[in-house]
Amino acid sequence: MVANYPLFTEENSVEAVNMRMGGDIDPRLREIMSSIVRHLHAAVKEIEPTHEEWLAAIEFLTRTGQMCDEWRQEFILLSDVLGVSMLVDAINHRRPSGATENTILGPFYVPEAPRYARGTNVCLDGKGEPLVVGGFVRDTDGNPIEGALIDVWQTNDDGFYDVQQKGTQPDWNLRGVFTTDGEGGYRFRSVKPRNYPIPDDGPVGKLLGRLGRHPNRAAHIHFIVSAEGYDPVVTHIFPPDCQYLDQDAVFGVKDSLIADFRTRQEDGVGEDEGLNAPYWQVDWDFVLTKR
Ligand code: MBD
Ligand code: FE
Repeated sequence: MVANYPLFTEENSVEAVNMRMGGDIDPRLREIMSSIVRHLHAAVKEIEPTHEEWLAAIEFLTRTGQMCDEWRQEFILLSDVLGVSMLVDAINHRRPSGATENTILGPFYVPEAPRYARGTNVCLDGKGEPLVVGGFVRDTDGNPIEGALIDVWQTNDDGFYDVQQKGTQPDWNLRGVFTTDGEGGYRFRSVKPRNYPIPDDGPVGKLLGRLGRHPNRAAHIHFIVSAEGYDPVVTHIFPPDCQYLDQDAVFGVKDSLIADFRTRQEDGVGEDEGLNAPYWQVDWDFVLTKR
C-alpha cells in the first residue's frame, strides 16, 4: 500500500485527522479546526466515554438543536450556561478602564424597537414597581455624546420577555430606543427588574438540574448603547438587592454594572411628574470608547 497519510491509531488520532485538510484552505479555518480536533480528542482521551455515553452526548446535542426556533435558541443558552458566551465577550471587548463594561447579549434582543421621546414609559402592561432611569452618555474623556442610541429591553414583572408571551403581553412591552440630547442626557421610565429563570424546560435546563445548578439569572435590564464613531456597548444594569448576583446562571454579573437603585418617597416633580411615591430611581452613565 502506498501511504501518503498515516492510518488512524489511538496515539496519532489528532495528526491523522488534521493532516487530511487541503493545502490551500482558508488559514483561519485550518487554525480553528486543528484546535477543535486537538482539544476534542484530548477530552475524549481523558474521559474515555463508553459507546452509550457518547451516544447520550450526541442525543443531547440533537435535542438542543431541535429546541431552536426564532425565540428559542437552546444553543445560545448552552453557550451561556457553560460560560462560553461571557468568554467570547471578554476576548472581544478588552476595554480601557473607565469605559462601560460589556456583558452578555442573551437570546431575547429584538432589533428595531420603537423609538421613544425622553421620559417615555416602556412598561406597557402596568405590572411591577415603577422605576425611572436616567443619566448621560460620554466618551472616555468625559465629553457628552449627542445622538447616542440607548436600546433597552427587560422582562415584565412575571419574568418573561414579550417575545416569550406573544399575544399575552403587549407587543414591544419593555423595549424601546432612546436618543441622547445635546448634553448627552437620556431618561426613561420602566419597572424594577426581577430575577427570573432562563428557559429551563429543555435539554440545557435538564443539564443544569443534573449538575445541581439553578437556572436563575440575576435581575437585570439590558442595554445596547451606540453612537457614530464609537464602539457600541452591549451591557446590563443589575439591582444590588438581588439574591442571585453571585450565582447568575450565565455568569453575566460584573461589579461595575451593579447600580444604585434608590427609593423615592415623594411623588415625582418636573419631568418625573406623574410618578407616584414610592418609586425607584437609578442614575446611570454610559462611557463609550472611540472606534
Ligand atoms: C436572558 O434573559 C438572558 O439575558 C441571557 C443572557 C440568557 C438567557 C435569558
Ligand atoms: Fe435577559
